[in-house]
Amino acid sequence: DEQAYLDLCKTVLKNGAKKEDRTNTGTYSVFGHQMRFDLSKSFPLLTTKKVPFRLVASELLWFIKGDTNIRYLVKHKNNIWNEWAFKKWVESPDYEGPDMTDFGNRSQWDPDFNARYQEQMTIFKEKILHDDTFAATYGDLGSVYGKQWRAWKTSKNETIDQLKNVIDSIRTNPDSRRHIVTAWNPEDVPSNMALPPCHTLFQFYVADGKLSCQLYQRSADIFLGVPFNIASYALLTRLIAHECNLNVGEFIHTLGDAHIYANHIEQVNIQLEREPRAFPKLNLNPEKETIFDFEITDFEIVDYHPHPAIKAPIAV
Ligand code: THF
Repeated sequence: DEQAYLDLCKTVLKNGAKKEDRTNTGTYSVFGHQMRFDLSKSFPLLTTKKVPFRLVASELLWFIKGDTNIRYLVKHKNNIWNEWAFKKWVESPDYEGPDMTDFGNRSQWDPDFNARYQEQMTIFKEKILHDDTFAATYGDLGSVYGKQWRAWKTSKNETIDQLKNVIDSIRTNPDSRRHIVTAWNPEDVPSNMALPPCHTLFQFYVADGKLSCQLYQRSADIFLGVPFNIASYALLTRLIAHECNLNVGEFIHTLGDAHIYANHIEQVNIQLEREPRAFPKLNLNPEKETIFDFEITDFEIVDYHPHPAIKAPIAV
């Protein structure tokens, strides 16, 4: 239950090594940690802060569609991937606005800069929504999850639909130990993607008519990312179980570098003072047969009574 997440936070605060990182924010970090969530009776959406399920769901549907362009997300008022695409634009020769070097950090301590940044971000989002050529160039994040899940490029220039294949293998050979989808493509990692995948590999497992999923996540932003990641893979497991006529078992979340950013410590402490409540339930539209037909309106979260949201800056 939720205690598994709160224990992770406590462990990292207590034992985490201070570690510098790519984003120059600074982190407290442990290496190797595992959490288990029972999916059979409730849905693991954290209650010690409000987690916006709508954003989790639209991001997952975007992956499932095989889409790698943020236009879909921005249309659905989901802005969680904007910074990565924005970075590509402001570092390109097409960009003519004020200097945006290191915008992730500077927007946090320089209010004048932040005003200029917000202005450019607003312009960026407008162009993504209304300018097709611009969106095609700067909205695309490259070989991120959607691409690797649905259209992995082989050396023979064919594509592999890993998601479809894994559903087929669960249906036809549930006992298999090869129900794997990998997003980590060593050929693409250095240059072809905005951000190498944090969710490196996941595996499904069927026993007693129940589908379980384990994710290996190489890098885990405990305060902002992990609550999303838990809900996202729990939702994916529910969807695949639905399509395969299985019940759901567990989601097992295995973390590599599990870190709390230095500028999230205060927020984590606030969260740890709160009493966890019962997880909500998730209802799926029973009329949808395949995961590829689901839309955001086919999900219903019920009995969700979280503590208030806690704001925190994202490291870019
Ligand atoms: N980068 C970093 N630093 N951490 C991550 O977790 C992360 N992701 C994805 C890509 N890059 C990452 C993006 N996932 C939020 C949540 C998940 C994200 C990005 C941002 C976030 O800011 N959530 C807010 C609400 C935001 C809103 O309401 O718009 C929150 O309070 O939960 C790893 O998956």
